[in-house]
Amino acid sequence: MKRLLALAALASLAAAPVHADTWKDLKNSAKQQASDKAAEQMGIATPAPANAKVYIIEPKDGATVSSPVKVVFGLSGAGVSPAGYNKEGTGHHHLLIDNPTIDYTQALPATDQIKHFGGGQTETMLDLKPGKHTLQLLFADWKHQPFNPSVQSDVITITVK
Ligand SMILES: [Cu+2]
Repeated sequence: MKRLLALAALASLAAAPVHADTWKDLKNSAKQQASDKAAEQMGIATPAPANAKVYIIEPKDGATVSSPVKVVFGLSGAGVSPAGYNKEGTGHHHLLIDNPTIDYTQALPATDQIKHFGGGQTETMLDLKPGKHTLQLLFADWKHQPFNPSVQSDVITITVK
Protein backbone atom coordinates (compact mmCIF):
# COMPACT_ATOMS: atom_id res chain seq x y z
CA MET A 1 0.00 0.00 0.00
CA LYS A 2 2.78 2.36 0.98
CA ARG A 3 4.52 1.48 -2.20
CA LEU A 4 1.45 2.21 -4.29
CA LEU A 5 1.13 5.63 -2.71
CA ALA A 6 4.76 6.31 -3.42
CA LEU A 7 4.23 5.29 -7.02
CA ALA A 8 1.23 7.53 -7.31
CA ALA A 9 3.23 10.39 -5.88
CA LEU A 10 6.02 9.73 -8.36
CA ALA A 11 3.54 9.59 -11.23
CA SER A 12 2.08 12.96 -10.28
CA LEU A 13 5.57 14.42 -9.95
CA ALA A 14 6.44 13.13 -13.39
CA ALA A 15 3.31 14.70 -14.81
CA ALA A 16 3.96 17.99 -13.08
CA PRO A 17 6.68 19.45 -15.32
CA VAL A 18 4.32 19.42 -18.30
CA HIS A 19 2.04 21.85 -16.54
CA ALA A 20 4.61 23.67 -14.45
CA ASP A 21 5.01 26.62 -16.82
CA THR A 22 1.29 27.08 -17.31
CA TRP A 23 0.73 26.85 -13.58
CA LYS A 24 3.52 29.36 -12.95
CA ASP A 25 2.10 31.72 -15.57
CA LEU A 26 -1.36 31.44 -14.04
CA LYS A 27 0.03 32.05 -10.58
CA ASN A 28 2.08 35.03 -11.76
CA SER A 29 -0.81 36.58 -13.64
CA ALA A 30 -3.11 36.12 -10.61
CA LYS A 31 -0.43 37.72 -8.44
CA GLN A 32 -0.06 40.60 -10.93
CA GLN A 33 -3.82 41.16 -11.02
CA ALA A 34 -3.99 41.22 -7.22
CA SER A 35 -1.12 43.67 -6.92
CA ASP A 36 -2.57 45.87 -9.72
CA LYS A 37 -5.87 45.99 -7.85
CA ALA A 38 -4.18 46.85 -4.56
CA ALA A 39 -2.07 49.57 -6.23
CA GLU A 40 -5.20 51.04 -7.78
CA GLN A 41 -7.25 50.99 -4.59
CA MET A 42 -4.45 52.38 -2.46
CA GLY A 43 -3.33 54.93 -5.04
CA ILE A 44 0.25 53.69 -5.04
CA ALA A 45 2.34 55.73 -7.46
CA THR A 46 4.39 53.82 -10.00
CA PRO A 47 8.12 54.67 -9.88
CA ALA A 48 8.94 56.82 -12.91
CA PRO A 49 10.88 55.05 -15.67
CA ALA A 50 14.52 56.18 -15.36
CA ASN A 51 15.28 59.15 -17.65
CA ALA A 52 11.66 59.51 -18.79
CA LYS A 53 10.98 62.96 -20.25
CA VAL A 54 7.96 64.53 -21.90
CA TYR A 55 7.99 67.72 -23.94
CA ILE A 56 5.68 69.57 -26.30
CA ILE A 57 7.07 69.38 -29.84
CA GLU A 58 4.36 71.61 -31.31
CA PRO A 59 3.27 74.43 -30.84
CA LYS A 60 6.36 76.35 -29.76
CA ASP A 61 6.35 78.31 -26.53
CA GLY A 62 5.13 81.86 -27.28
CA ALA A 63 3.56 80.92 -30.63
CA THR A 64 0.45 82.59 -32.01
CA VAL A 65 -1.82 79.94 -33.51
CA SER A 66 -5.38 79.43 -34.68
CA SER A 67 -7.88 76.96 -33.28
CA PRO A 68 -8.05 73.99 -33.54
CA VAL A 69 -4.45 73.85 -32.36
CA LYS A 70 -2.33 70.88 -33.34
CA VAL A 71 -0.41 69.69 -30.27
CA VAL A 72 2.34 67.09 -30.76
CA PHE A 73 3.58 65.18 -27.72
CA GLY A 74 7.25 64.27 -27.31
CA LEU A 75 8.51 61.43 -25.12
CA SER A 76 11.91 59.89 -24.44
CA GLY A 77 13.13 57.27 -21.99
CA ALA A 78 9.72 55.57 -21.78
CA GLY A 79 7.11 53.98 -24.02
CA VAL A 80 3.41 54.59 -24.61
CA SER A 81 0.79 52.01 -23.61
CA PRO A 82 -2.98 52.39 -23.64
CA ALA A 83 -4.59 53.18 -20.26
CA GLY A 84 -5.36 50.09 -18.18
CA TYR A 85 -2.40 48.20 -19.55
CA ASN A 86 0.25 47.80 -16.86
CA LYS A 87 3.50 47.36 -18.76
CA GLU A 88 6.72 48.39 -17.06
CA GLY A 89 8.38 51.50 -18.44
CA THR A 90 5.25 52.79 -20.15
CA GLY A 91 2.35 55.18 -19.54
CA HIS A 92 0.05 57.55 -21.44
CA HIS A 93 -0.11 61.28 -22.10
CA HIS A 94 -2.29 63.89 -20.41
CA LEU A 95 -2.57 67.46 -21.58
CA LEU A 96 -3.08 70.12 -18.91
CA ILE A 97 -4.77 73.27 -20.19
CA ASP A 98 -4.53 76.60 -18.34
CA ASN A 99 -2.83 75.24 -15.22
CA PRO A 100 -5.36 72.96 -13.48
CA THR A 101 -4.62 71.95 -9.89
CA ILE A 102 -3.23 68.42 -9.81
CA ASP A 103 -3.37 65.94 -6.94
CA TYR A 104 -0.32 63.77 -7.61
CA THR A 105 -1.48 61.09 -5.17
CA GLN A 106 -4.64 60.27 -7.11
CA ALA A 107 -5.73 59.11 -10.54
CA LEU A 108 -6.17 62.21 -12.72
CA PRO A 109 -9.80 63.16 -13.29
CA ALA A 110 -10.95 63.83 -16.85
CA THR A 111 -12.01 67.48 -17.14
CA ASP A 112 -12.02 70.31 -19.70
CA GLN A 113 -8.55 71.19 -18.40
CA ILE A 114 -7.17 67.65 -18.04
CA LYS A 115 -7.35 65.65 -21.26
CA HIS A 116 -6.47 61.95 -21.24
CA PHE A 117 -4.95 60.18 -24.22
CA GLY A 118 -5.67 56.68 -22.98
CA GLY A 119 -5.65 55.22 -26.46
CA GLY A 120 -1.92 55.88 -26.60
CA GLN A 121 -2.24 58.94 -28.86
CA THR A 122 0.83 61.12 -29.36
CA GLU A 123 -0.87 64.22 -30.82
CA THR A 124 -4.23 65.95 -30.84
CA MET A 125 -6.25 68.79 -32.37
CA LEU A 126 -7.36 71.07 -29.57
CA ASP A 127 -10.25 73.54 -29.67
CA LEU A 128 -9.29 76.66 -27.73
CA LYS A 129 -11.00 80.03 -27.34
CA PRO A 130 -9.12 83.12 -28.57
CA GLY A 131 -6.65 84.52 -26.04
CA LYS A 132 -3.64 83.35 -24.05
CA HIS A 133 -3.48 79.73 -22.87
CA THR A 134 -0.94 77.51 -21.18
CA LEU A 135 -0.27 73.89 -22.11
CA GLN A 136 1.66 71.23 -20.23
CA LEU A 137 2.10 67.50 -20.73
CA LEU A 138 1.82 65.14 -17.78
CA PHE A 139 2.75 61.52 -18.35
CA ALA A 140 0.93 59.06 -16.08
CA ASP A 141 0.74 55.33 -15.43
CA TRP A 142 -1.81 52.71 -16.53
CA LYS A 143 -4.24 53.82 -13.79
CA HIS A 144 -3.98 57.52 -14.75
CA GLN A 145 -1.86 58.37 -11.72
CA PRO A 146 1.25 60.56 -12.11
CA PHE A 147 4.56 58.74 -11.69
CA ASN A 148 6.81 59.25 -8.69
CA PRO A 149 8.66 61.51 -9.30
CA SER A 150 6.22 63.03 -11.75
CA VAL A 151 7.09 63.16 -15.45
CA GLN A 152 5.90 66.44 -16.91
CA SER A 153 6.90 68.97 -19.53
CA ASP A 154 7.62 72.66 -19.14
CA VAL A 155 4.54 74.86 -19.25
CA ILE A 156 4.26 76.68 -22.56
CA THR A 157 2.14 79.77 -23.29
CA ILE A 158 0.42 80.27 -26.61
CA THR A 159 -1.89 82.90 -28.03
CA VAL A 160 -4.93 81.77 -30.00
CA LYS A 161 -6.06 84.31 -32.59
CU1 LIG B 1 -5.29 58.92 -18.22
